[in-house]
Amino acid sequence: MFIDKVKIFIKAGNGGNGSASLHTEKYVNNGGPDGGDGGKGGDVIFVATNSENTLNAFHYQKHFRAGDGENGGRQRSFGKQGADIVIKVPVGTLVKNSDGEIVADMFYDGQREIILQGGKGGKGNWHFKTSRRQSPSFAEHGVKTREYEVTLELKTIADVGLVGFPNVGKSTLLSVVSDAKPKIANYHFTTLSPNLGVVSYYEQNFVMADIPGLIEGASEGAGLGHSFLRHIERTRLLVHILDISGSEGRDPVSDFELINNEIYSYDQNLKKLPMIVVANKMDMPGAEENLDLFQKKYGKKYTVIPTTTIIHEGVDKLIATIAETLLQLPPSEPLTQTPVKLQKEQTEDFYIDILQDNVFEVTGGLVEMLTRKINLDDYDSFGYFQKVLRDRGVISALRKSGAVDGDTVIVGDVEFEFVE
Ligand SMILES: Nc1nc2c(ncn2[C@@H]2O[C@H](COP(=O)(O)OP(=O)(O)OP(=O)(O)O)[C@@H](O)[C@H]2O)c(=O)[nH]1
Ligand SMILES: [Mg+2]
Repeated sequence: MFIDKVKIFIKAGNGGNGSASLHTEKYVNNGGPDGGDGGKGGDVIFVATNSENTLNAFHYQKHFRAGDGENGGRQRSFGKQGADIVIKVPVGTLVKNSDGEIVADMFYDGQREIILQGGKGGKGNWHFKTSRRQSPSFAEHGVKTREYEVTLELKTIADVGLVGFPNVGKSTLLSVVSDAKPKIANYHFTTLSPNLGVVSYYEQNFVMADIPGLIEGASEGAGLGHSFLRHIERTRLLVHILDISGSEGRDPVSDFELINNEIYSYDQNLKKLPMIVVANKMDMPGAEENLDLFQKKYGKKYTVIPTTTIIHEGVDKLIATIAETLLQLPPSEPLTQTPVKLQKEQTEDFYIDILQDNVFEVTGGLVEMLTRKINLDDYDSFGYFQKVLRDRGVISALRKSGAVDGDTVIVGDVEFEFVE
């Protein structure tokens, strides 16, 4: 199993409700409001790690919820904050929203992103005490959060992408030059998912990824399909291996063109990646002649390095060439586009619609925030609600839209008479 794309569900914690407690004590009447604030809900946090290189863990767990904040209590006691939830993803994971927009690019080991913020706790009733309202019997509700669906997409961050037709010796090369121990066998599709290996050359280290399954039609889904091609996107250099002997009765020149064609039809931008060619299986009959033919056609355009990987021949020169080429190339960078926020909620905006003569409706983020946070059955609470409408400019906007005393105003589920 190798999972490099998966849908998961995440939810930040709800804010705890504020308390509407009124202070009571022996011999003291009407001790005043003493309801504490609700605690904030926990955040959903993503952390990038080098110690994972697949998204397999998300096959088993798809739902992630941070803890809810506790409700406020009497004697102004604060509700406890909800616990954050930390989700570890491999370096190179993109987090996307359900519209496919990028929410985070988890690029660096240890990178930490708060993807969802916990709901704010509601204020306790003592916040709402005024000279005219000595004992407010209402408190704010905590902000309730909703669940979001996100897609995790792993684009391996390797310096070098190893490409080539099946059975040409990609895994053999990786096993010879790096610490990786991939399976090697004399048949097609031995390697079923990308393998990574770290290659050391003097002081320099680089990561090489064996990208399996490239055949004719791969960019349209043939064989293992194009899904692994996404692991090439972030490499800095491609190393294209050929079975230069054409031992399977194939023509190395046309294989080379065919594989390039698949790569570039997956993504035109990959044409910008430099490519080094490895002419492997030089020990086999026909290799020398084919190498000449290949050099005649492509020798000027590409650096071609002959190898017999099974006996490590030519491999040192190849590694030196790769290492030197990498030094000339810019380091890979995280995506430059600005990530979008998952919680796009606006709590300031509102819109006024004239439903009919003398009937106005107010909608928008402000209204949703208000009606969620306030218990409107309560008279005091309703007064507060109207005050917020006034403070945020809703009342004057209604007036500008033509509302006069006695008109009906609908805000969320509430209907009231407009009074200046
Ligand atoms: N004669 C010869 N055989 C080689 C050489 N390099 C690899 N092989 C053999 O070629 C076969 C395929 O090698 P792999 O490394 O598994 O090839 P691959 O490109 O990873 O193949 P897939 O994973 O199926 O795409 C194995 O039997 C290797 O032993 C070489 O330089 N000379
Ligand atoms: Mg292989």
